[in-house]
Amino acid sequence: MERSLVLLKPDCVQRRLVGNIISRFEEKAINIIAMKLIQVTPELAKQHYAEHVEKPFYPGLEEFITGAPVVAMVVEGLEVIRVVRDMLGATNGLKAAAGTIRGDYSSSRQMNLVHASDGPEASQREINLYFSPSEICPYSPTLTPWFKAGDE
Ligand code: FUP
Repeated sequence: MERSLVLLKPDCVQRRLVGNIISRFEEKAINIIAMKLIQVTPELAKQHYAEHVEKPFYPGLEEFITGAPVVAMVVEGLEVIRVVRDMLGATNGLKAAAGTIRGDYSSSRQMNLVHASDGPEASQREINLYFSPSEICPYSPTLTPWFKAGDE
């Protein structure tokens, strides 16, 4: 089992796409084990995007990510880091394949609706940035036997 930090970004909240995007994860049988609406501060933005802080696009990225609330989630599942990244599609909505979340709903490189961790180290670091251990509620869905075989 893996975990990933997923953020429904300010454009997702402002465009009323939160329910729609959460439904896509639920329909894929991905387990949401933590979720909250929060306002990202400039300090948190700099921690989250530490690798981009010195890049020319960072000031605009910070203005965007702090411009309205985000929905932060921890999701859990088999290979969930890759599976969610595949569901999002390419970073730039103009290049993301049709059928992916960004391919279906985003026409922007910056306003690409959803963030998801890109590997196990990022996942651990980002989950710790957004959630305390007591906010994470792991559970086994009762439908699990209908989501996958016992040996998967
Ligand atoms: P991703 O891993 O898909 O979230 O993308 P990156 O880590 O490469 O970029 C982080 C965020 O910066 C992306 F959501 C989009 C944004 N970005 C810009 O706004 N401008 C750029 O030139 C590149 C990335």
